[in-house]
Amino acid sequence: LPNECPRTTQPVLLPNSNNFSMDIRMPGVIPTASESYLCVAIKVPTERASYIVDFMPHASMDTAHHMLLYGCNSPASTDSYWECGIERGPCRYDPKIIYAWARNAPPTKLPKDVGFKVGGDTTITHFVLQIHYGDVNAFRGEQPYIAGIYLMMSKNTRILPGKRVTNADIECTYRFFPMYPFAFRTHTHQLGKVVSGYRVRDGQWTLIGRQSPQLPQAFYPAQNPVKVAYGDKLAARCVFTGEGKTSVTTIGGTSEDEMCNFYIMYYMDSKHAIPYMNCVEDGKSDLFKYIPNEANVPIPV
Ligand code: IYT
Ligand code: CU
Ligand code: CU
Repeated sequence: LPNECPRTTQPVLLPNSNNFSMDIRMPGVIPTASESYLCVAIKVPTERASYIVDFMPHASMDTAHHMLLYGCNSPASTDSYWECGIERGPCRYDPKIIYAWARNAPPTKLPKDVGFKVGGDTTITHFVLQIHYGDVNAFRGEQPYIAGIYLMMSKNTRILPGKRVTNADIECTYRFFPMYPFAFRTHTHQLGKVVSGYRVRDGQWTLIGRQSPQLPQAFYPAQNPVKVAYGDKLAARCVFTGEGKTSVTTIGGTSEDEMCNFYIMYYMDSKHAIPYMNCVEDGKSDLFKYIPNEANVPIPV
C-alpha cells in the first residue's frame, strides 16, 4: 500500500562488497481506476556490469494482478511514474522482461550461479517496474472506520476497612456520533472482584463486558454487539471488598491504592471519529438501582 512505500528508491550497498539489493517501489501511487497499468523507472545504480541473481516480489494479491520488471535503455517516460498500458509501454524501444510475478504463481528462483546481466556492455541502463493493478477497491484512500478507547474511571471511591462490599459507580451520557464497542478491559488493583460496563437506553441495560480484574487485564471481546448513540448512557461498576484491610483505601497510583477502570475499545465512522474519550462522573443512585444483579456477583478466579 502506498503509505508503506518510501518515495525514493535507493540501492542498498553493502560496504566493501559487490553485492547489493535494490528496493524498487511505486512512489506513493494510488491507482484510481481498476485494471490500470502503472510503470516506474529506476536507473541501474552502477555503470559496471552487474548480475541479478535473485528477486523478492513485494506485492499483494489483494491489490496487484501482475507485476513485470523490464530492463531498458530508455524508459518510455521521465515522469516519476506513468500509465503504461497499451499506448505507452515501459520502454521507448526494445523492452526486455527480466522478472514476472503474477498472483497465484510461485516466485521465480534463478538457479545457483545464474544471473541476468545488466549495466556494463549491455544496453540495460534502467529498470522499469510495471504493475497491473486489479481491483482498486482494495486501495480505498481513507480508513473507513477509526478505532478508539473510551475510558471510564472513578476518582472518589473510598473503600472502608473490613466492609465486605464497596461499589464504585461511573456514569456518563454519550453525546457524540455513534460508536460501536468491540472489546473491553477492566482494571483495579488487589481489592477488585468484578467490573461490568453497560449501555443504558430507555431504562434497558445491555452488557458491553463483565470481567474479573484479577484475571489477565487484556482487552476481551465485547459481550454484546451494541451501538452507542447520542443520548445513551454508559455505566460501569467496580465491586471491591475491604475485607482484610486495616485502613481506608482510596484511588491512587500505588498497589496500596485502588483504581476502578472500564475501557471500551470501539470504532466510529472515520468522517466524525473521536479516538479517545473519558468518563469520570460518579454514577447516580437513581440509575444504578436498576443495574442488573450480575454486576454484583464476584467472578471466582
Ligand atoms: C486513576 C486511574 O484510575 N488511573 C487509571 C486510568 C488512567 C489511564 C490513563 C488514567 C489516566 C490515563 O491517562 I492511559 I489520567 C490507570 O492508570 N490505569 C492503568 C494504566 O495507567 C493504563 C491501567 O492499567 O488501566
Ligand atoms: Cu495482470
Ligand atoms: Cu491502576
